[in-house]
Amino acid sequence: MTPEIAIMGHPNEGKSSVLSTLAEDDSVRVSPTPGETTRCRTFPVVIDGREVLRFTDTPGFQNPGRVLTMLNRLSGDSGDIIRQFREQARTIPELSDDRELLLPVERGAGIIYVVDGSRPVRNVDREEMEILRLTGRPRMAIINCKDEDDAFLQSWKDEFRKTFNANRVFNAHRATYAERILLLTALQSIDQDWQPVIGQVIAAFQRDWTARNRATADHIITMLGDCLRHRLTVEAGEETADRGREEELVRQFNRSLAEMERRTHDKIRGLFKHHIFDYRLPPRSILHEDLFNERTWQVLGLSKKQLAIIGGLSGAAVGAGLDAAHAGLSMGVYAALGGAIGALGAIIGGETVSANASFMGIKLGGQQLQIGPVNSINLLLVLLNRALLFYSHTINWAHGRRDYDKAGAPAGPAPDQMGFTRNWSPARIRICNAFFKALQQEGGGDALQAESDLRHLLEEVLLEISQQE
Ligand SMILES: Nc1nc2c(ncn2[C@@H]2O[C@H](COP(=O)(O)OP(=O)(O)OP(=O)(O)O)[C@@H](O)[C@H]2O)c(=O)[nH]1
Ligand SMILES: [Mg+2]
Repeated sequence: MTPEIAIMGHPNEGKSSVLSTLAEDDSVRVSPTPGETTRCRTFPVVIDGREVLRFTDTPGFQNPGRVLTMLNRLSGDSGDIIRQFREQARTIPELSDDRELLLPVERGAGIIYVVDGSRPVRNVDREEMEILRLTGRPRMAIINCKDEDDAFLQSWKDEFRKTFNANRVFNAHRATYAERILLLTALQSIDQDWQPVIGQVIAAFQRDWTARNRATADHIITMLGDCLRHRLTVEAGEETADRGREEELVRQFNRSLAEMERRTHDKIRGLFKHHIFDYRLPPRSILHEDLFNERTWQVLGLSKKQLAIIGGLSGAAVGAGLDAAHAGLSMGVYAALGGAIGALGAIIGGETVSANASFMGIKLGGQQLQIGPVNSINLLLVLLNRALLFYSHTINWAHGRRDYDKAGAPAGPAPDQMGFTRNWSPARIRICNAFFKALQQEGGGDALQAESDLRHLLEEVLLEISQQE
């Protein structure tokens, strides 16, 4: 039978938020108004088409004192007194929430009790805990500090020791993948019968996460290939001398790349089950900058030292465009437009085309104009870093979190002002470079090897990011 865990507690303490984060379900109703949840709702955790675990969201206790008095008058085993209570409360309207919230317990669910640890323990809390003790079900307490304040943490823990098999601090708004796994691991210990099945759930969670990382790596590699091979070739007609038109084409080219990037980010976001809410990136994230702007390229491209490593490898092929883009040199209107026209390898204007050997032999008749493919490894690094930053923000945005306005710290250093690749070893940079070279040679050389090396590198990096606190 699929194990069921009921999330219980006082109104407005963050039960639904904890559930939303644990089950990775952003459709759970969360609201600042106490009493938001009035009916039990079950959220299955489905992995590989199989329901491995279900969480049930419950309303908050309304009259714990009265419920406790009634329970104390009943006799029988713990399972039966809950059934009897629910029977007796059927005709008492003010007990409807309390009756409803004990439904999963009557079915045999285990219990996660959620409290807001940023306030002191009160008598009603003790009554609720006593009710849960009387149910005799395996139970664990979760301290979800809604404020940063942890002054009351210890008194909560002391209290919990009396009534719960385990307790954990778990922040519904900030819990990461690693913390979700830790919480499940702790859940294993509260009931011996659960150990094997929760163990399977944890293994399934981990396999699922690995599969998502693999899919993320695939999406990133596809995007890099598409963007770095992209070219725009147009019939230029008579008016090619018109600079405005050239600029428009560069913009169009940049827009296509930005669009490919956006679609890739959307796919990553979908893999991590952020469907409904448009969660925010931290306010000062470098991701708010355009893909093609000087700052993005400076911050997320290769460092000078890394440049030297690659330069030594591939010599002149790195291209003047790279140096120019890297140094952030102003390149007039193109720099303003797109960061690096040199890096775009643009060939502009009918007359110049015929003189340019790198026109790839495409003959469209009349005057032609081709922009791309980009011949700078920095585009690869910039796209890669942005995808990794996006991934990192996505996996760390807990599903229970809905307070966009408070997203990110208002002060202090911006969270992601540097790309991941800045700290990478020369070996990793060489893997990127080999993939870049293979793209430039249109699949020549060891293209398959280069792609497989990059895939392994990305899977390793994604796992590193998931395990960060
Ligand atoms: N800052 C912060 N706010 C939180 C946290 N957890 C919950 N909240 C907020 O607290 C309010 C109540 O959260 P819910 O998850 O709806 O609480 P609940 O216990 O399900 O409430 P009821 O269904 O009304 O009993 C919401 O506005 C949440 O966004 C947290 O960890 N940090
Ligand atoms: Mg709720």
